[in-house]
Amino acid sequence: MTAEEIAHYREFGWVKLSGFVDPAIVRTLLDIARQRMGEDGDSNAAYGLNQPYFNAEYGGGLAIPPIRALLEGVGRNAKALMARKAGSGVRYFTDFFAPKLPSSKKTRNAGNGPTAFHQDFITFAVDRTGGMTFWLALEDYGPEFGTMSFVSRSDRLGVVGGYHTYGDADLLDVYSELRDLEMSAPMSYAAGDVTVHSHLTVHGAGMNLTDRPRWAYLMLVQPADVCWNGAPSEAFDTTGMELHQRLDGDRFPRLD
Ligand SMILES: O=C(O)CCC(=O)C(=O)O
Repeated sequence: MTAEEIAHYREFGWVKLSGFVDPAIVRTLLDIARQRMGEDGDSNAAYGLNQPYFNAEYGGGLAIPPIRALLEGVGRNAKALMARKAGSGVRYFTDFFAPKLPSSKKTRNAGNGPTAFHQDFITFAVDRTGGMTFWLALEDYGPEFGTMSFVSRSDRLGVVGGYHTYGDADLLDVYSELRDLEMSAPMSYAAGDVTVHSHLTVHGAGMNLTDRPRWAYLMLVQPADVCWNGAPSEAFDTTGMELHQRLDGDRFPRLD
């Protein structure tokens, strides 16, 4: 990352990193995604959430050496973006494939609608901010594939609720101050480009208006001292965990 990219993330709560991932790694990830989810991105077993934004399949990249190396690179870059004064470091949180399926096709696993504007933080059940998502495009995608827009500086509003709680309402109306902020255009990605957004940054996307899946691989990290806050989490299995337990061990290794 360049100094400009780091400054952009700190100012706006998101940044685009062009050509962040090596083409051979991107190809490997796309092959894995298609093997697990089918060419249609919809042939995997249901993953439990069944929401319109995308279908999903756990990545398990830590167990695949070249992907682990990518995740470690993400961790080092995230540390620069996170910029905690005490230098807490960065931990792996989760990784998954997220194809947005064509809106024109009937799907098994939902995932073929728009991504309503939302903030990620509260769905993760962690006790502190600092987490972020590295969203990697596995092919070239423009807005017609349903790529994300970001509400710049929305991370400064604090926590604005979970996406389940709005019903049919739109977050941009519930917190209409979001409409006073600048919204980015829907992103255009070349394969290997990444956008990084803070888990406090509001983002959304249109439908995939093409006839093929929009393949993305998402890598999520947290500050190394993050703890479980005791709530149900959409990102990790809390079975057997104790309230306020630190996320550590082999499941959530340090990446920086
Ligand atoms: O891929 C999308 O359309 C949405 C992704 C998203 O909500 C996220 O990365 O937090």
